[in-house]
Amino acid sequence: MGFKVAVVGATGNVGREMLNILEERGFPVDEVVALASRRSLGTEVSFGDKTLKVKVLDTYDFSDTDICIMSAGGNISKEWSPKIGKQGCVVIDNSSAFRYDQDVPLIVPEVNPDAISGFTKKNIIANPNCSTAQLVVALKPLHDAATIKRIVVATYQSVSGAGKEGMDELFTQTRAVFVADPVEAKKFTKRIAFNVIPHIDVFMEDGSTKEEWKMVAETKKMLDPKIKLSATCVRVPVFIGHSEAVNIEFDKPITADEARDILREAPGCLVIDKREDGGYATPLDSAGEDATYISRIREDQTVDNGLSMWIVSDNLRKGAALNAVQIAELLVERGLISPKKKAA
Ligand code: 11C
Repeated sequence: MGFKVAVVGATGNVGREMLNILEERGFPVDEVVALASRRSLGTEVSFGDKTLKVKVLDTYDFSDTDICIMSAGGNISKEWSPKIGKQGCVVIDNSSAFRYDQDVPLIVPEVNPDAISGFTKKNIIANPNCSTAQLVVALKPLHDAATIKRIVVATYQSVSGAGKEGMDELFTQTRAVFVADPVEAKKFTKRIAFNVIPHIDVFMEDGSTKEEWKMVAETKKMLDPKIKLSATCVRVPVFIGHSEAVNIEFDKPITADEARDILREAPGCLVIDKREDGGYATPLDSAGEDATYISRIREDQTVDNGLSMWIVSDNLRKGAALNAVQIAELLVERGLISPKKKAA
């Protein structure tokens, strides 16, 4: 007997990827339901070799659904996740709406799987922001070996982080530049084609952006509240795959060779680190893949116990859909959920 799983936001970039990953990984489903807003009624999405007709979230009854994976944005989550959770359906929420709620666990299964047991308070489990997910996958095994004191990170985030509209804008603007048409910026604040924009999400009072704030708050919640983190988040004209240049200060020495050996054994990590032309991972290499790639691992002689590295991952997969499905798998592995519909 399998589970009844609903995917909310099923027509979006991440929602479609969630359906692909549920199927690819053979998650034990009896039924998958694709949900979206009324606007998407009539749209069809694929689940393996099946075609699912999208149903409307507003009128859907969750009482016999076991797991709901939400990826329809913060406002929909704020309204719906608590209501769905109250109907006894476990919500895995990909928005930022509940990540900082102390009654909601924020989970990356390779990093803090034990925290998942706290989900019963609200029946909601939060999925982290894409830029934090890949960062903590790489940092956790290093933090276990030598405590991390401080991190300075600059991100290079792909346009798919801003949804399908972000991808369309990069495509349209690139084309417009080539054919000498006027270039219009709608989704992003400035032209993204052949440019980079040091601004993701809204500005905070201290001059940082919400994306940068999220990296701080989520790393503290999942990895260690004592870690200090300074982030600069930048949008780049790449379709899929977020990259991060990371500088880490540890409380004791750790060599680049030691870090490489630790990361080679670490779950979810793939070290590609040859000190030669092309001996490192790029976002293009990560697109469509599950791993968090780590390259350019080197000692930083300008600080005590410092290492620098380059971390790349598919933001739609480990940064969103894959992590959400891994959370669902963790619930099943730990016996924290069983199907509501029992075999006849
Ligand atoms: C971006 N990281 O690249 C964002 C997208 O809090 O889940 C995901 C936002 C979030 O624009």
